[in-house]
Order: sequence, then structure tokens, then C-alpha cells
Amino acid sequence: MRAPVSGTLERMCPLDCPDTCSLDVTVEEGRVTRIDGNHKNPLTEGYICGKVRAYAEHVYHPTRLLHPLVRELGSKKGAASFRQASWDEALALIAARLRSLRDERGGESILPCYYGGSNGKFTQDSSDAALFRRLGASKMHRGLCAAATTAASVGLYGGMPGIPLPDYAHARLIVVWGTNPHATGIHFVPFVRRAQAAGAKLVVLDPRATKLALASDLHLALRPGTDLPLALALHRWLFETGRADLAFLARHARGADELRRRAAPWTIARAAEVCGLEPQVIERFARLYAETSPAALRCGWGPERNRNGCSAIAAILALPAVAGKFGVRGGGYTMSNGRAFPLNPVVAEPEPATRTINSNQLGRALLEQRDPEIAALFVYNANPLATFPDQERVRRGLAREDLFTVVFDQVMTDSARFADVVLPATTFLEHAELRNGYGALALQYAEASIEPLGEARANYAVFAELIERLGLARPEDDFTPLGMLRTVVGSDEAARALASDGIAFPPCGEHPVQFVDVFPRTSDQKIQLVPASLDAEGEQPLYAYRDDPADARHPLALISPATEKLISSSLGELLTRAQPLSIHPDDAQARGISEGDSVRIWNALGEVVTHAHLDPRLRPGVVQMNKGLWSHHTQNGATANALAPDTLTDRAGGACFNDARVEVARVGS
Ligand SMILES: Nc1nc2c(c(=O)[nH]1)N[C@H]1C(S)=C(S)[C@@H](COP(=O)(O)OP(=O)(O)OC[C@H]3O[C@@H](n4cnc5c(=O)[nH]c(N)nc54)[C@H](O)[C@@H]3O)O[C@H]1N2
Ligand SMILES: Nc1nc2c(c(=O)[nH]1)N[C@H]1C(S)=C(S)[C@@H](COP(=O)(O)OP(=O)(O)OC[C@H]3O[C@@H](n4cnc5c(=O)[nH]c(N)nc54)[C@H](O)[C@@H]3O)O[C@H]1N2
Ligand code: SF4
Ligand SMILES: [Mo]
Repeated sequence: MRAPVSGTLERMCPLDCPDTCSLDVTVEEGRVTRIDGNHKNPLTEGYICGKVRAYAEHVYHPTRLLHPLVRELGSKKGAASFRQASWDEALALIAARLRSLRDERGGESILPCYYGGSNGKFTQDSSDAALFRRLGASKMHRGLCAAATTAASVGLYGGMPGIPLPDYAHARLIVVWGTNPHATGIHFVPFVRRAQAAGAKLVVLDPRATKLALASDLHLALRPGTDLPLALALHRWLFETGRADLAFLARHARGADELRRRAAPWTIARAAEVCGLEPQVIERFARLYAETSPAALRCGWGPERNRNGCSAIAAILALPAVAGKFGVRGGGYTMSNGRAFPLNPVVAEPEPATRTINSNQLGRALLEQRDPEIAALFVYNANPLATFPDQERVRRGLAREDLFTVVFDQVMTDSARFADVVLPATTFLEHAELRNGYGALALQYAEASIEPLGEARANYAVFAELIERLGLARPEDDFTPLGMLRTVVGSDEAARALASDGIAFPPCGEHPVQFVDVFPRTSDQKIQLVPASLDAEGEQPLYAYRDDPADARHPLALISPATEKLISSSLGELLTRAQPLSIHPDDAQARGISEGDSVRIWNALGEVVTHAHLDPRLRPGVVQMNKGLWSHHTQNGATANALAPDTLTDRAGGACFNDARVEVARVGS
């Protein structure tokens, strides 16, 4: 199917963002000239973020990969010294290497490396999954993001749809817990404002004074990683003061007594000390939450990115149950809405019983894994050097001369520089995609807006061709967009409707009320406040608090939240200015650091050199460098990820980026 040459096309944005905007893409003579929001997905309300309005700059950027590339003979890994190759040569080379490794060392010597947050159903877990399953490759656990939040929300509620974001306008109290929607999901902000205009109160829990925190009635600037004791103290207080909704719990939940027992050690005074807050502030929050309805809790991903991540999210999501906040419009919680649609996977064949490597420990796996050693790494839908923890270890792993690395991407990323073969990928404007929102309650299908640039190809086509070349094709395979659409939605009729309308809403409708229209999708439709499987999984029981990892030599907590300029590391080529370390003026003064000074930030894992920005909105003791930075953003090419440990959350194998503990000094002092 050829893309139209001119016109304004109804499309959607599949980038890793809760909002999944519906777009108007204007194409003139085969070139994208304008991208804006429309109203098709109601959450979009006709506007979009600056990143996607300017997305054509990414599509047509000079660093865009337009042809396959093969590493120059004799050049060093990481030197980015490539020669242009044909698709036929590149794919023949890859297929030959994958085949010989599978035959000689076993399929587990091959590791696919992806996260796929900006990819929909067509470009992640489609023909790529079929290829790697049929090769018997090692599997990758997607631990980078949402592993802990998913385990907690599925464990407690079976992935029940959350409060639709527009329904926050009906709340009398909004709790924004560890998310910064001004950067990470802008369409939520107006609903908060509308509620506030109608008299609702706003509470924000974040170590930084975000824009929403500055506009809030109560800001709890807790220490990073201490959400768990705070939430447990709220539970204890609710039970102790007779404000727990025992009738609701008896009817709709299991494990309330056990949760109460596990929360018992956490008095407000003790939590206040651990969280670094005044006890009165926590008590004020507790009262406000207990006494106000409807109360809506928007939980973000900030609380999951540390050693207590999974327990913390579970304890937070248990609050509306214990406080009896469900059953009214604007009451309950929202985490991810990614499970609102019952959808089939593109590839249903079972995963082989091969080993699983956690993406958070990629560097360690590349350097230390044996029996068999990882001999081929196939990177796509990810930029591991920029986004995975323990960057120096990842770098040493990618620098292995005996590792065969393929990087399939749209632009020359830091990771792609380490490849043996680079493959050029299409952007969402050049391929078809099907995307299920994780904030928006909508499923959207969009065809390509323009022809692929240069020789760029879509994931589904490239992996399907590798399947063919390796002789792994099966008669039932259909990795064409319409074939995959049919598989995912389950019938020709539903596929035709989606292909012509471009959008569908979930069976629960656009405005479900929790415990009226939607219920827990657990086996008995009850909330599991202490899910047995989660409880059994960790080294310690669920809700056991693990202490701050700081030591005397590394006293500062380094957090790396999202910036409005990037999506994870995507679009990093467009951000050309150096990026700072943000530090509180008190912490700066104690170290003789002034605005703009070059500073060294280090711990046992690595070191970053960049300039300092003094920011009084940070909690003292907390420093910040944004997530997703590239090597060109700092003076020594290292980023926050060089300081992020490859340790895991208490269960679910999640990332602990915000457990980085560091010291900072002025360069030259
Ligand atoms: N512009 C833009 N939008 C994005 C992204 C992006 O990179 N750029 N990324 C997308 C992706 S992949 C995701 S997962 C989402 C993430 O969306 P958010 O949940 O908003 O994620 P973060 O920016 O990582 O963190 C949110 C807030 O948590 C705070 N925080 C850090 N540690 C803690 C803690 O221990 N407890 C509490 N309570 N707060 C803490 C941070 O200061 C930050 O303000 O956004 C998506 N949207
Ligand atoms: N320090 C720190 N690091 C973090 C985090 C943090 O909080 N702190 N948070 C993490 C989070 S929330 C996430 S989700 C991860 C994300 O980590 P990654 O998944 O690595 O995310 P991106 O940086 O967006 O990388 C996606 C890459 O895939 C490419 N790509 C996009 N679409 C396609 C396609 O169709 N085909 C192919 N072949 N390539 C494509 C993009 O160009 C981009 O280079 O990062 C994590 N990294
Ligand atoms: S990144 Fe988010 S806000 Fe921006 S266009 Fe895409 S879905 Fe909308
Ligand atoms: Mo993420």
C-alpha cells in the first residue's frame, strides 16, 4: 500500500506517553509539513506536545539512518566507522551469523534487546517474537520500566481499568503520587485544573516541587524511595482511627487483616523520620484523604524506580480500597490503562524454556554470562547505552570485539555506534501501527503517512524476512499490517471497522467507574491486598521496607526523571545543548559550587562531568539529571545511567535508577 502524496491524514502518536494522541498529519508532495492534534481521541482535545509537533525534524534529521551499514574491517567497536551495504548483504550476514551460532553454540547465545515503549502491536512482539522464539534465543525481561507497577496493579486488581483521566475533573481531592504530567502526559493537567477551579484540593508527593506541586494545596517532598513507609503509615492510621472502610473490605477484598499487620510498625512519627517529612504534614494528608470524596489517586512511575518499588506501588494502590474511595465517578485510582482492551497477541506460540536475561543487568550479562556466553546481541526498539542501568558495564559489554551486534534504529544512536551491522528503521509516519493507550482508553490504528525515507524498513517486514532467510516460516504466519490487525482484534469484522474508523474504545466504555462498571480481574474478582504470588516472590515479605542505600561517601540521591524535550532517549539528536546536574542551592553552597560550574558526579560505578544548575525546587540531598540523555549532553560522555545501579526492585525485576547515590564536587576543587 503506497502512502498518499498530499493531504491531511488522521493518524495517532504511538510514542511512549500515556496520552496516545490522535493526530492530523499534513503531507505535501510526499513530505510531512505539519503535525497537530485533533479530537478523534477525545483525550487529545485538539492539541499535542512540542516534541511531536516538531517530530518531522527527527524524520528528516541528518543523523537519520537511510541505508544498512556494516562495520569497516579492522575498525574498533564503538568508533562508528561503517560502510554502506545493501539490505541483501546485511540480512545475509545476520542470517548466516544467527544460524551458525544457533547450530554451534545454541540459540541461547543470541539475545534480543528491546524495550519497545514507543512501539505498538505491529512493531514489538510480532515477527520479532516469532523469530527469536523459533531460534530458541535467550529471552529479555523488560525490567526497565513498569515491571514493578504492572506486577503490583495486576497482583492487587488484575489490571482493572483505572479512573479515565477526564474524570479527574469530578474529584474533590486529587492525589498525584510520583508523576510529573507537565512533562510526561500533558493532557492530564487541564483536568486537574478544572477540578481545582471547581474547588477540589490537590496533594502532590514528589521529592521535587514540580509545576503541579507548586500549584497544590499540600506537597509532600519525601525522600526518594520512601513511598512505602508513607503509604503504610496511612494504612495504619486509617485502621487505627476507625476510618478504614471495613464493610467495603469485607465485601471486595482479601488480605485486609494481613495488610493491617504489616502496616502496624509504621506510625506516622516513624514514617515521617524515614521519609524526611513533618509528622503533621502526613497527618494532614491522611485526614484530607479520609474525609474527602470523590478522591482520585493518579500514581506514576517515580515510586517504582527504587529497591522498594513493587511494595511501594502495591501499598499506594491499596489506599483507595482501605479508605473506601471506589464506587463514585472521580473516585479510585489510575495507574496504567494498558489492559483495558482484551487483545490477542500477534504471536501466540509459546515462548521456549530458554533462560531470561533482565534488561537491567545487560552489562553484567554481556560480560559475565556463560553456558553459553552471549555471542550475538540484536538491539531494536531500545537504546541501551542511553537508557539501561550501569552504563559503564553496558559500554564494556558492547565493546567486546567478539560480540556480534546488530542495531536496528531510526537514527545513529550512541548504541548504534557499537554495532557490527546497523539497520535503518522507519518512524511511525512511515509504517502502519496499532497502539493501545496506557493513559487514554483507546485503541488506534494508523497507516503510513509517507513513504519510508531512504531504504528504511519497518520492523515487521525485516524480522519476517529474517524468518524466511532462516527457514523458520510457518504457514499461519501473516505479518502484514492487516493480517496482524485481524489477529489482534480477533475478527475480520472488528479489523475492518478499526481500519476504517482508526479508533475503538474498550468494552468498559470511555468512562468506567471503578466498582460500578469495572471490577478486579483477579480470579475471584476481589482485591488481593497481599497477593500470595507477589508475597512469595521477594527475598523479604511484601511491604517490608529496605533502607536507603546512601553511605558516607555517597550521600546524595540522584534521580533521573523524564524531560519534556525527549521521550526516554528518543529525539536526543534534536537536543543539542549540554544538560546539567540540578542541585539544591544548600547542597551546592556546602560544596562551593556556583551556577554553571563544571562538576564531577561520581560513585563506585562511574563518573559524569557536566555543568551545575542550582535549583531550589529540589529537596535538599536530592540531585537530578534527566533520563534519556546522550553522550553529547555531558562533558565526558557519561550520563545518569553511569551512576545507576543494576540492582532490582523488591520483586518483579524492576529498575532502580533512583537508587543511585552519589557525591558531587566542583571540577578543579
Ligand atoms: N516528555 C516525556 N514524556 C514521557 C516520557 C519521557 O521520557 N518524556 N517517558 C514516558 C515513560 S517511558 C514513562 S514510564 C512515563 C513516566 O512518567 P512519570 O511517572 O511522570 O515519570 P518520571 O518523570 O520518571 O517521574 C515522575 C516524578 O517522580 C518523582 N520521583 C522520583 N523518585 C521518586 C520517589 O521515590 N517517590 C516519589 N513519590 N516520586 C519520585 C520525580 O521527581 C518526578 O517528578 O512518562 C512517559 N512520558
Ligand atoms: N536514568 C534513567 N534511565 C531510564 C529511566 C529512568 O528513570 N532513569 N527510565 C526508563 C524508562 S521509563 C524507559 S521506558 C526506558 C526506555 O528505554 P528505551 O526503550 O531504550 O527507550 P528509547 O530511548 O525511547 O529507545 C527506543 C529506541 O527505539 C527506536 N525506535 C523507535 N521505534 C522504532 C521502530 O519501529 N523500529 C526500530 N527498529 N527502532 C525504533 C528509537 O529511535 C530509540 O532509539 O528507559 C529507562 N531509562
Ligand atoms: S508524545 Fe504524548 S502528548 Fe506528545 S503527541 Fe504523543 S501522545 Fe500526545
Ligand atoms: Mo517508561
